[in-house]
Amino acid sequence: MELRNIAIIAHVDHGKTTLVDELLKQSGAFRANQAVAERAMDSNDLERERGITIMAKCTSVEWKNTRINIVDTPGHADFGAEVERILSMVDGVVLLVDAAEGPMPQTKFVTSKALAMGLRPIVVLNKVDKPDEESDRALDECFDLFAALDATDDQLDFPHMYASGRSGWADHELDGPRKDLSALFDLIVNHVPAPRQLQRKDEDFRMLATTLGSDNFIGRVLTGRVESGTLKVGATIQALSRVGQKIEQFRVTKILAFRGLAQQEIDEATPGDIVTIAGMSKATVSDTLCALAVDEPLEAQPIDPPTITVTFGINDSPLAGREGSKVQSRVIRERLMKEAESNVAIKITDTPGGEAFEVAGRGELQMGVLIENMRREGFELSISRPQVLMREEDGQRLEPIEEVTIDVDDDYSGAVIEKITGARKGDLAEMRPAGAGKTRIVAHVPARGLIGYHGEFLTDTRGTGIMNRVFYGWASYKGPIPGRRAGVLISMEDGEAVAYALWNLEERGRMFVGPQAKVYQGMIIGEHSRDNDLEVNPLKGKKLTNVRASGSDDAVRLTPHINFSLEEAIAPPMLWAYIPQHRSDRSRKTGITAHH
Ligand SMILES: Nc1nc2c(ncn2[C@@H]2O[C@H](COP(=O)(O)OP(=O)(O)OP(=O)(O)O)[C@@H](O)[C@H]2O)c(=O)[nH]1
Ligand SMILES: [Mg+2]
Repeated sequence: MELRNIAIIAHVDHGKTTLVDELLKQSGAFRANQAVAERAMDSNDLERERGITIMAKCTSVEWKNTRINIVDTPGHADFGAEVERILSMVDGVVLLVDAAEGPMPQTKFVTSKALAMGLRPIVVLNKVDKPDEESDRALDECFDLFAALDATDDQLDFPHMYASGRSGWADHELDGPRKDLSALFDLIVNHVPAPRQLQRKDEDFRMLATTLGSDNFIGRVLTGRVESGTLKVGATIQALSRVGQKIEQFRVTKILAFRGLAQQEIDEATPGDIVTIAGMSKATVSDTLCALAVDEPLEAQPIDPPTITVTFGINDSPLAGREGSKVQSRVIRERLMKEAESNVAIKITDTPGGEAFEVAGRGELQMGVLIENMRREGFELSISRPQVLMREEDGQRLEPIEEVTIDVDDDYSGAVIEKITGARKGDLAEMRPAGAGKTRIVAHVPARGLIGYHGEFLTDTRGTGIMNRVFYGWASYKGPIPGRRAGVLISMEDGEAVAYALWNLEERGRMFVGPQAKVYQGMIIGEHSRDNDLEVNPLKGKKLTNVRASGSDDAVRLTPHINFSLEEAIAPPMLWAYIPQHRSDRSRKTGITAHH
């Protein structure tokens, strides 16, 4: 059987996982009567709930006697480094671009990586079913993007298709038959080269470990593409670090290949295929797994250093034990260590006293995911505000800068620019009309200045602004960034929030909870418009039937409360709404909003 390895890449939410669903379905990977969840590849709980992909996952389909390994990648910028690594195990990419939005910051990031690796992307203008689609413009912008990224002539000559991944079709023409994905399958098979590794069957076994995982039954596992040679279950092999250091020698206990949504045990791995290997105890991502005779590791990209740290401590408030049951520092430490074992982006450091742990990671979303997972497992934690990690170079202190791309209604652009270039010390890089009364602003802002900014941004733009961030580079430290000390609104009661009470509280600030939300005494339920903290009662009130959410015609309207996504939630003070807090616990709260 022929073999192809591809990755699906795109900006967040442009429809990667949904397209993979349809590819699986239409290739017959599911039994006729099999019930399959929507976005089947987003298999963990958080992914399902939040509708985002957090971990890259591999699947494989068969199309006319060709096996196509497909890697679904996460679109969020926090996981960009993982996407970059994944590109080293494929020979082609399908670049999805939302036909209404056009290329976005993460499109640029993943495209630049794919082009630099010499891949020739297939561009799919996706979601053309949207009424506001502008696929022609999106296509032009893709071409400009490729050119700006120094694409070769071959790469500039990219094939493109029009698709609605959700409706399960992709055509070469905008007014094509809109029937199925067969044209896309054919294009993948014809345009993407077969893995060159197929020629290296007779060499020694070598594979670059690309993703790390752990399985309850088989333990630590590494996934990658076999670079050369074959590997049989039971063989003894070794792991070499990027710089050629021998890390361990181990017996291969299992080899798994991807078949549809499942993984299947196989006896032998062959070159070019993407497989998962078990048996190692220390080897990790970027290490080379190879035959004992090999002494040169495969070229590997170093793992990106962490960019932020958060201190995880025990919950010492009088309400400890109320939300979760796992409160001791020993249990917390064990859990964090386990996380670090299967998540290369996370590093744990003990702190003096042993009651708290410093967790370093890639971004606010990634931290939010870990915190949320632990909370669900019954952990109670106190969490410090995130700190950006600095770097020393030639005696100079460097800090990470992010490129922020913002689309706002023209009316709000002034307020936004003032915030990011003022106290938050960003530099304006570009500002231009983006059509339909919107302005596009691109700025380079210290990561420090962005922590906690998203909530303010939403207020400043009345919830209509869109902000995207991606790592830009290192620059010398820009000096202190003054903090805005906003007070918080704290519930004085346990129970369910009442619409009328919330409506009464609106003049005090922005609410984080809506009617019927479960609240507890000490929980932060809103941001105070003044700088002090205020205890309020969200339960008190008449049971009015004519209080409705904004948008209905009733006389009394509730402003929609702010719904935090994970990354916003980690920004102070919102993060604190996750954990029980006692109202008298002033010292802790002061630490929440102070910027450093
Ligand atoms: N109109 C329209 N919506 C789509 C289409 N494909 C996906 N969507 C919607 O877009 C949203 C995001 O889809 P996903 O498949 O999760 O996007 P993704 O690129 O995997 O997102 P991340 O993995 O988080 O980066 C979902 O609400 C989908 O229902 C499409 O072809 N047309
Ligand atoms: Mg996805």
